[in-house]
Amino acid sequence: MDKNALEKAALSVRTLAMDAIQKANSGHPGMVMGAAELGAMLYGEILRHDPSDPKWPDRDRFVLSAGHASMFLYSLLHLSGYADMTLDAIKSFRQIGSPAAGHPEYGASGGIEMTTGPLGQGLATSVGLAIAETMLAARFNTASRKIVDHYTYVLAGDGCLQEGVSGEASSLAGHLGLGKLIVYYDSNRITIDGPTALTFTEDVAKRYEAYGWQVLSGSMYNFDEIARLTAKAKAETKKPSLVILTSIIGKGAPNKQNTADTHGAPLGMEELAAARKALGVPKTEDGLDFYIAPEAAAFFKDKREEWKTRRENWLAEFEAWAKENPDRKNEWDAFHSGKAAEAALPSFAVGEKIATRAAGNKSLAAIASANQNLVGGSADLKSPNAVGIPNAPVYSASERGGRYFHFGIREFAMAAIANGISLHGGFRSFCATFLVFSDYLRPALRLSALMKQPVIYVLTHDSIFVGEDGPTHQPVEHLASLRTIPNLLVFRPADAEETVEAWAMAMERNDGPTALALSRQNITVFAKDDPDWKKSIRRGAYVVKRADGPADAVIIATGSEVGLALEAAALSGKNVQVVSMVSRELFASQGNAVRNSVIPPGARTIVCEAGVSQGWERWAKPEDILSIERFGESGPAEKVADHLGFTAKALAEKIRG
Ligand SMILES: Cc1ncc(C[n+]2csc(CCOP(=O)(O)OP(=O)(O)O)c2C)c(N)n1
Ligand SMILES: [Mg+2]
Repeated sequence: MDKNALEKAALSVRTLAMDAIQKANSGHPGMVMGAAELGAMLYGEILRHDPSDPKWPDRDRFVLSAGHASMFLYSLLHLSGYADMTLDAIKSFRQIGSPAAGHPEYGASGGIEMTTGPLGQGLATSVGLAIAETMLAARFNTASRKIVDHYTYVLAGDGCLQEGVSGEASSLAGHLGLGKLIVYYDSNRITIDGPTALTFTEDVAKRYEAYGWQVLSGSMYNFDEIARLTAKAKAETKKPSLVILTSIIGKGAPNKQNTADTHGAPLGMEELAAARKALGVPKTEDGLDFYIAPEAAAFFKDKREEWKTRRENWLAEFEAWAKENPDRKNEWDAFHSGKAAEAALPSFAVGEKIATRAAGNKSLAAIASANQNLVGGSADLKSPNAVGIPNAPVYSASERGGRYFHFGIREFAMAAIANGISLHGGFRSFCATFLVFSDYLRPALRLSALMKQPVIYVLTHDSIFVGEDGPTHQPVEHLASLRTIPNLLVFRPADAEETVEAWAMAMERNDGPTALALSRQNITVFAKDDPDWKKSIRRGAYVVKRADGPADAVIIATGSEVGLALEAAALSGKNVQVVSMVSRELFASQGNAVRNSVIPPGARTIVCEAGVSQGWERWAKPEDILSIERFGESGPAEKVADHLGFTAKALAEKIRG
């Protein structure tokens, strides 16, 4: 360990951060300066990575859970030699187009393993990264060759450990015995509002011990100690480790350090000059020269050869493994192809009565059988969500070959973990809960969409037709609210046949998440007038029942309401066209020709969906929307629908006008 070089590396992290934040006139120097020593250790000594191949599958993963400290990551990526993170990129920190965005953005530069900024989620998602490593190792390592063998490192701050999601995920990580997950806690005891004494006085160490973690403590400013604690963390193979490093926020800024002032604002030119003096930085005229100590630059330059050699050694091992295990190599390629294999999908007969959640289960079974890398589970609703996979072993501390997950009642962590599994590479992930509880996982779903991860969300019990469980369990605003998330596709299939296609479409996606809203209640499989409906449905909507000549009305319905619309059409005695709009956002993105082929221009349109009307105003006049603008009621489903005036009869009356 070259302590002098590491010190200079830490110094360079501080100077780059101070200057970039000052230049942008925006950013968070406190944690970057306070944890610079860990940064030097991580990138100089601890991480097994290779900037020349940031996607190397067996690299260690590092997640900056405290995303506001983005300059921590950027300065170290730059020093390490990640090609995207040039000095110019750092000089345009927080400017449009720079990979050095305000908070780390997945895909903006090699070495950014995920998007962070929403506190707590980085840590929670890292649990998914660590899980994926164990799953991949169990499937592909052989007795003689370990081609998957890496660690997941995290840097979290006070904020990450206050957020509930990190607790959910850490509880599960402890239960699952994820020995290769190592979380450094930058314990500076300061957040935006001031000292943590204001709000956060629990014993974090004891809490993590209770979760089943190994807890270690030391100083941020002792390289030997960080090395020793990291070795100890690695030596504990049965428990994740929390390494609590006591630190000083803003360390190096002589007048501001150890105060919340350094958390989220530039130091200011005066303090910056004082810091440079205190740190022994050579003076420059304007004080913003993005100083990098020559010793640090030389140190990382030398490292590059070492890193490259390590990766090449791995590659040789991988090639030998591939030669010895051609079948597994084929499977490895399939796992990493990013493409879903075609499945022998189930079929259903017109007239069959089956809940779309049950049809979803049959689809999942077929797809999972063809795609062995599809893994997932539910937040304690395996049977209600109908997401069991036949013959799938349950993933656990003793069964890393498992693929079904009991996430426990931890929706938010579940979705964050599903993101982590997806981000890791090698796997497709799904997760499940009631649609009404999608609110509990929404922040992770938002990150799936932002990070373009094709996670599949199975959200059952999709309307007031849940019945007896009442308004707490009857979603009314959830479809509308999910549809507002960019790059999320919401599918609400109308019968078993549509459900199969919805699952298939979700698997075809590779650049964003899909939500499948599925019914609890049975739905009758209906005949479809469009002979090409399996193709048309891929545009988001198709004609279920075609009007004879010009229609008196076109009903646009989703999910179980398509059946209701067919019934109402018959009751009304009018010439009605019924459209199933399985995904409004997908249909809205089609060109005019496609849209006009489904909804003839000028036709009177009526919308029917068992939820709030918000967003449907574009498709019909307010008086032509049959919706539910209030919370539901506890009672048998049909009675609730009657009570709310949400019936075929009511819709038929609307059609008659
Ligand atoms: C979910 C979420 N809530 C609030 C914020 C706003 N925020 C950013 S940093 C921060 C304080 C974090 O404190 P800490 O983790 O101790 O970081 P430090 O001040 O030590 O840099 C807050 C509240 C956020 N980024 N994410
Ligand atoms: Mg703090």
